[in-house]
Amino acid sequence: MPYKRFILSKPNSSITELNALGLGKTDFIADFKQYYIHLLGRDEACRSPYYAGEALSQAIRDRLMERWKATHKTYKAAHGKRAFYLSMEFLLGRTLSNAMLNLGVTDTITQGMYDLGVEIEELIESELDAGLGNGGLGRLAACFIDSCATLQLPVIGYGLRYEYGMFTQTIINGEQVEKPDHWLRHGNVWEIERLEYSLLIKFGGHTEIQTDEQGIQRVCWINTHDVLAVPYDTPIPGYQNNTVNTLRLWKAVATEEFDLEEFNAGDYAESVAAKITAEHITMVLYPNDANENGKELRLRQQYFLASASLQDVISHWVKLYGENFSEFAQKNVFQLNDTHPSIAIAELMRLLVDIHGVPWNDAWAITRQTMAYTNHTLLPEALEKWPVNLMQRLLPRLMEIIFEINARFLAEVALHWPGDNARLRRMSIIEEGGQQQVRMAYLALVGSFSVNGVAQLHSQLLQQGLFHDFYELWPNKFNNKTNGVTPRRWLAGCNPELAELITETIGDSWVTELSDLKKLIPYAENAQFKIKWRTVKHNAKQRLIDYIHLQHPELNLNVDALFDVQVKRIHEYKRQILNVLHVIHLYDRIKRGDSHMVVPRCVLIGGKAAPGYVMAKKIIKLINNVAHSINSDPDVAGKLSLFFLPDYRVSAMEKICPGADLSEQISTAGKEASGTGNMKLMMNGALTIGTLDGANIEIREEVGDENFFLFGLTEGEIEARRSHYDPVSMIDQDTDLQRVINLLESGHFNQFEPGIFDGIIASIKNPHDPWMTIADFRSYIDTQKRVEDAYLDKDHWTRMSILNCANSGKFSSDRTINEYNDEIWKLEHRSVSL
Ligand code: 26W
Repeated sequence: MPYKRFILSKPNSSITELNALGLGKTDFIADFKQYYIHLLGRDEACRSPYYAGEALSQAIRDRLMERWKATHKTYKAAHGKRAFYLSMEFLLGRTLSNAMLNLGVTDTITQGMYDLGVEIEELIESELDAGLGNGGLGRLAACFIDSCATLQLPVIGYGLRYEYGMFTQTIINGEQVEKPDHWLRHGNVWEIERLEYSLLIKFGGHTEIQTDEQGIQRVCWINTHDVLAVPYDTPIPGYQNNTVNTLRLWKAVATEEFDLEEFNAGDYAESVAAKITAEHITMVLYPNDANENGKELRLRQQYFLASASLQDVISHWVKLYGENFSEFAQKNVFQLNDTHPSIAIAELMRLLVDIHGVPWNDAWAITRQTMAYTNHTLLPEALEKWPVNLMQRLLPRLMEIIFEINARFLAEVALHWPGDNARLRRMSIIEEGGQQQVRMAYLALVGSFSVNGVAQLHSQLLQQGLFHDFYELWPNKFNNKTNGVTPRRWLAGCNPELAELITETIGDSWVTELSDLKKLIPYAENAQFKIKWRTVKHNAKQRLIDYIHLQHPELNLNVDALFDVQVKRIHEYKRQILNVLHVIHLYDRIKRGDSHMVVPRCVLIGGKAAPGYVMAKKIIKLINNVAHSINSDPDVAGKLSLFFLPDYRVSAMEKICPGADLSEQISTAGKEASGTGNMKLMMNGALTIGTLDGANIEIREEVGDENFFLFGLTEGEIEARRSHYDPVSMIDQDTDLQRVINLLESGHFNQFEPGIFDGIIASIKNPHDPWMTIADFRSYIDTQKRVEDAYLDKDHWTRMSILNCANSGKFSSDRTINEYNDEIWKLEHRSVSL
């Protein structure tokens, strides 16, 4: 013991004593200078915005720290129920400007920095994105934890601290080139390492039955290769409410014991290799957003997250309540973000039964009352399955537990449907066949008390299709939670000019009560207001042009053009190809001298392709080649342009959505679970052209059909059409489409690269094309024509734009989280005072 009593109540550092809670300008500036000069060792000569950004972030972090501790104390004193959001991805993006917004100090700090001769914008821009996610699912987790803090709910996010996040995308010769994203290279001021809460995670080894001192037999998992899980905590501030919740991300570190064992066995190289293997676990985010590829390392990541998080929660429990778990389910609930962390169901059983001696039936009751599962996709190729033999090797005890869960579950099924062996085979957690596989979605269904989809149509399709057998068995488990996005980042933060106009018109309650945006509805008829609205959009478009010019200085962009935006992961089901077919069609019309084409249009497409998804990469190449032809053709100059925005990410969307006029949500009906980009764009006053898919359906319901551009087959029509889908004859019968396909097939866009688009062309002409792009071409083109006509009437368009924003209230993640809480988590809101 180095000291007997450690007294921190009277700090004597000027920073902690005088300023730690001060949100005034002088306090901030004093701390900023302190960090800049003394911690970072810089002076006026240093012109890099990076260090100023670091110093400012430190000063802000101090303020969060006090509130963080207060929140912690509040939750602890309440002894209430808590929720844990388990997710392999948290796509946070940047933190600084969001922290300022939520602390309510944006103006103060902007002014303070300005006084020092520093542009706050430069500091904000110098921060790297935390890209710890692929897309929708990861960004949803980030929006959710923002809402939990704003709603003052005791929710902890658990995830992985990947050393390398989502790759950065560059475009070389029109093709995607991936570069590793070493986002931690300059450190991360927002995280706090908590070595003292490290935990051991087991892999490999085998199981054995041992008898303990009381003569009770227990399964022991022994001879394992252990890895340390070290937590890193990030503060998640609520909106101006003193609440700061925790996001706890685990890093894998080799254990010393493990090294020594190998070392003493005489094999130094082996021991170093083992260390590297251990630390590989959290090295990199898998960049697949729809295809599970069954990699062993991915399973290691999943178990590492599940085990570390559960051990963390249970050790906290044991500290408070000892080995009595009778009230565990009343006080804890876990939300599984897709099946990725669903091994947690078997792990909770292991911890309760093997480690804490809870009888199987009691443990199973606890598990089934604490686990809730969210599904994010209907695509069969995205459903995770792990080979039984891989699980037996890597996680032998967990595989035993899953077999046991399955045996008991199948007995339940047999009781419900006596003699229905086909059903037993269909519903088994273990898929039989060539090699046995664990169906992770079924494990999640069996082990949870709640199963939800992420938009009405999606939840309905889960019940009718993918999970129908389970729905018949347990109809009450199933529910819907339509996604939402946080209005702090996606309106107040990214579009301050629009936010200000809204606030000066209807007050600022919308920031935490987004349905208050409805108060804007009468202003859609107000000429003065419409002029202001148009000016704000115009300015945002100008800023978007400036942003695009950073990448493409050569481009000549017209701010009055219709800004037509499709940003999302590149996937066939999202049908970026359909968008390109439309662009080619417009190009063809202009080249033919079609005088009806009067609306200049600027089409922006952005998104990353999974590195192994060959077709998605071809689609990027196609977009770039078509863009090149069009943008260098003087005949179309000023009328039509097309750009691929490289390296689409959270901070890019913050610049894109304020400047968008038209939001492209054109997936094959029934395939996009929800979509969330659609919500961000709507909130910022873009109009949607979309299919009846995912949350588009609810967007249209909210805004009204007259303010939404609907096209395409419905989910039912798509399925009905499949058996006799004949794209080739549809091409023959549509001269516009014929011309588009001819241009493509003639090699017009790949004159020096013969044949490179053959695969794409063949895929859309294939009668078995699952995405049925050609089936929706005519309806899409006609609807785009309606868009043009509508855009010509500026006043009418502005009205629709206002109404889209005004009716976007439903799509706040605050509404979504309130629903999760009311129907699944049942937590009490707790206000924090300092
Ligand atoms: C195993 C590989 C893998 C990785 C990620 C399979 C599937 C995924 C995710 C489910 C992909 C994803 O992000 N899905 C999206 O989730 C969003 C949030 O609910 C929805 O809005 C999107 O429609 C859905 O595609």
